[in-house]
Amino acid sequence: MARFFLGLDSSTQSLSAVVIDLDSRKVVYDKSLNFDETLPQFKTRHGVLPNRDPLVKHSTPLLWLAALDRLFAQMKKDGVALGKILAISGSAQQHGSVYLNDTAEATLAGLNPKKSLEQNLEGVFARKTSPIWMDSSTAKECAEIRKKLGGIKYTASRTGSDAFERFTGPQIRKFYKTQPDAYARTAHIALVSSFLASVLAGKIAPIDFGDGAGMNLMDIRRKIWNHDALRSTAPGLVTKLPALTDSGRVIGPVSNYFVKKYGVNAAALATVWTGDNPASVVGLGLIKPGQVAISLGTSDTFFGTMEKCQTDENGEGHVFGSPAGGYMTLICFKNGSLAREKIREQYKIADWKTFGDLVEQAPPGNNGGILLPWFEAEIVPRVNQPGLHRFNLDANDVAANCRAVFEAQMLSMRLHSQWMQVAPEKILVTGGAASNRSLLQVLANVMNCRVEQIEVSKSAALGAALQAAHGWFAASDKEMKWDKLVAGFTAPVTGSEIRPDRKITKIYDAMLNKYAAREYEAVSVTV
Ligand code: XUL
Repeated sequence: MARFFLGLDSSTQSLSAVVIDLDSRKVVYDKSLNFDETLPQFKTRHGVLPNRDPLVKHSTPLLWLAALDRLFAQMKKDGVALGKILAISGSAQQHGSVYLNDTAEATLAGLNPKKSLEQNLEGVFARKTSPIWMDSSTAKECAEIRKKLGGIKYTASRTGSDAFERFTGPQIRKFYKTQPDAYARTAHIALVSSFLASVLAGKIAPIDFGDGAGMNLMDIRRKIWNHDALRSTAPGLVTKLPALTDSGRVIGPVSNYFVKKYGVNAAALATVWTGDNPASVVGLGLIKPGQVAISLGTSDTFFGTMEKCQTDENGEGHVFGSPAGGYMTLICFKNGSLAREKIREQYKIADWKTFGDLVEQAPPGNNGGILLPWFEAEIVPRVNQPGLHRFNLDANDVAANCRAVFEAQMLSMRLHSQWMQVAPEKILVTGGAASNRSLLQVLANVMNCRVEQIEVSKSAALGAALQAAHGWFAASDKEMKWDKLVAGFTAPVTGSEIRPDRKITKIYDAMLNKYAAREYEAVSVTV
């Protein structure tokens, strides 16, 4: 008998489902539903509610609920064997928070399949909207929390990260300061991941060590709530937070709502969800310490696995729990493809292939030309004021500017990932720009490492399905090692491996300090 597991991923812009068959080692179903397109009544743009303040980015939990109903209905329609699913897990955009009142527990326990999730749950919110990871309106609260915790280094070494605007703790503090009555009416604070896990399980779900580490509230080494951080954030917080636990741990049987309405197996287990980045780490098969991947997406992210917890003294990188045990690191560069797209638009370059050809026309190192491409406020390095900075670079030289934007991004990655002290044998690269071999060659040369493109259309949802399987085995007292579990599922390599050209790497070795000096100069001006 085939063993099926369902993984869901609620990202900023869409909800995805992946079903795996553990016995044939195949993804048997894979579907995404775009929020703006399929649920236009919520009036989101790219999954975000419009707001006059450009720093404020919220979404609404009702949208995520409506999407969940839609996707289950779609799976039923598509003939997915929901009656054979053994366990369900999920992942979600990190840091976003959901505020529930004291009716939530009873309502979750008695979801009525004759109504929609929206109708069932519309009365359980103590706050109508949810701040999400794109929000950067809490600089003041970050400064307050950081000060109370003893500065950047101590905030990072205790909670895994310095205080960041998008992290949940600063967001909770802002809510408490600006809407104290609504904060007082909040009985439970959930992350997007634990909120959706609560709906699937029909009870308040724990927060896992992966997503919990993105809150500035969890003691990263002991994996328990850090009481100094809770006190520095808002009063009475300890009573509003759920327990912390392993990703994928079984919460209980799936809520009857899904059994009655969509025909989900009544014995299916609902498990603890995690953040999209921790789920992607297992979806990409990064389970051995030292394995590294770069995702060239809307934002560029650099992540890898670590056995022991090591935090960034400068507070730029993050440490989260990995669903496979141990830790993962993440550095998030906000101006990823966003900056590359802007350059492409500005110079009216037809497509990415032409962009790659132009990169190759300019010499490696650009004769010392440097471009700092901060079209948006940047996370790493911290830049609050967007701005473009050109050094020894002619703005009219199209090829030089194409090369410069990507060289700067890669030099920044090399510079700001040094604290991890990992010397990977090979870097796996995913995301839209990963199919451009001219860019991958620059990456290999700057990082002085072999690189390989991998195909990961749904790494987070796949990771979530694997996490469901892991939780199911653990609950049945059968051990399933992570390396055995991921074998066969991790994404196929596309294209051959790209090796660094040592002569060119030397150019970048020499350029790194010059780049760092320019960056330092520009950051001092803009921050
Ligand atoms: C990570 C982060 C983003 C979101 C995207 O810290 O903020 O990658 O998780 O969904």
